[in-house]
Amino acid sequence: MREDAQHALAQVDEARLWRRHVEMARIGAIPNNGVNRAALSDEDIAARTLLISWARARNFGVSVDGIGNLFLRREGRDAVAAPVMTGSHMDSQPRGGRFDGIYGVLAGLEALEAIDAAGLETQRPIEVVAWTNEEGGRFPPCTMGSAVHTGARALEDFLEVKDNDGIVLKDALARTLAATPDAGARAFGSPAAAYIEAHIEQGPRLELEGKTIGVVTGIQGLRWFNIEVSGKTDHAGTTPLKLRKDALRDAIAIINALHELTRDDSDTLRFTVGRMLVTPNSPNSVASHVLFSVDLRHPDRATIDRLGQAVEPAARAAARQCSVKVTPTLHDDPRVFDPGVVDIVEACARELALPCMRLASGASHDAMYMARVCPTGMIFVPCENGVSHNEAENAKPGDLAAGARVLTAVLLELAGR
Ligand code: HGY
Ligand code: MN
Ligand code: MN
Repeated sequence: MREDAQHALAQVDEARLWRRHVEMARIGAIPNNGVNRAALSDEDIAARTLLISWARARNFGVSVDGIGNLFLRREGRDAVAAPVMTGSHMDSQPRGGRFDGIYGVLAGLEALEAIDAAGLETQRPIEVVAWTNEEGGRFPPCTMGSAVHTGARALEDFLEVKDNDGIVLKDALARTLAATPDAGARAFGSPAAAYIEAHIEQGPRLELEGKTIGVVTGIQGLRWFNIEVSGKTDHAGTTPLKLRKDALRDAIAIINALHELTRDDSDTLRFTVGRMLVTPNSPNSVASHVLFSVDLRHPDRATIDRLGQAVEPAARAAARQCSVKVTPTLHDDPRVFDPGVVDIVEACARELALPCMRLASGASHDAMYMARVCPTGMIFVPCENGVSHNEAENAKPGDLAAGARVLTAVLLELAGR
C-alpha cells in the first residue's frame, strides 16, 4: 500500500469513532441501549445537526437534496469530476440499535477526516451521504431517500404517505429541510463515480467464521405490500358470526395462507408481517378494517418474482367475508455488486491483514439503489450474535475502526491521487 495511504490509515481514530457513536446514540435513546430515531423526526433533525457540526469543523461542504439526503463533501483536484460517495443512514427502527446505518455515516466521516488529516489530495471529490428514511419504519417503504435521489422513484410518490399518527411525509420533510437552512441545495440524480457503504452485517456469519471484514457481493431481492381488508363493524355480543364481515378474522386467514405460500424447508425465504393497524381496535366491536404489511425476500430472482405475483391471488382466495386490496409498495430485484469494487474491497482488507470473507447481504441498504447508477460495493463488520433491529445490537470498537480503515483505503483507491 502506498505510503500516503498508510499515513491516512494511521489517522483513523478508533476512540473518536466510538465516541461519536456514543454521542449519536444519546439522540433518541431508549432503554436497554437502544435508539428510536424515526426518519424526519426531531431526533433525525438533532442527528443531522450534530453530523453537520462535525463536518463544518473540518470545513467539509454540506448540501441537501429535495428529500433531505445530506451530503458532506471534501474537494478533490478535479472539482467538476463525479465524486466517489460513501455513507448510509441515521434513521433507525422504533426499537433500533446504536450501529445500524449510523456506522456507515460515521465511518465515512472518519475516513474523510483521516484523509484530510493526512493532507492527501485526491483526484475526485469524496462525499459522505446520510440518506433519508432508509428504514421505512415511520414512512414506508424503506430506502426512500436513495430511491428518489437515483431516480428509481419520484418524490411525488411519497409526499402523501402518513405515519401511524396521521402526520404526512411532506410536512415532516418541510420541517426537516427548514432545520438546516445553511446547507447548499443538491439536485436529484447528481452523478457518482462509485459508491461504497460500510455497515454492520446484521447477521451472524462474520462472527461465527471469525472474520473482521465482510466483502459484500450483493443484496437479496425484496417485495413489500400493504394489504387492506375491509368489512363492517358490529356489536361483539349481538351479531351472529354468519352475518359478520369481520376484517380481522379474514386478515388472519390471509396471513396464514401467505405463510403456507411461502413455506420453505431450506429456510432461505424471508416472510414477515411486522405492522398491523386494526379499526376500530376495540375489544367489543367487530373489526371493520385491517391494514397489514408484507415483507418478502429471496436471493433468487425467479423465486421472488413468482412469490410476489402469488401474493394478491392468495390473499383474495383466503378472504371469506370481506373485500381485499393489495398494494405493492416496494419492488427490488436481487442486486449483484460491481465485481471491480468487490475486488478492491477484498484486496484492501487483505492488504491490511484483516480476516475477510465474501457474502451476500440479507438486509437491504441504500447501496441497492446506488448500484443501479454507479459501480457499488459494501463493507461489513461483525455485530454481536448477528442481532439487529433490536436494542441489543452491539459491535466492537476495534471492528468498527477496522472497517473504517478498509473504507479509507477503498475510497483512496476509487478517488485516485
Ligand atoms: O429492512 C432492511 O433490510 C434494512 O435494515 N432497512
Ligand atoms: Mn441499515
Ligand atoms: Mn435497518
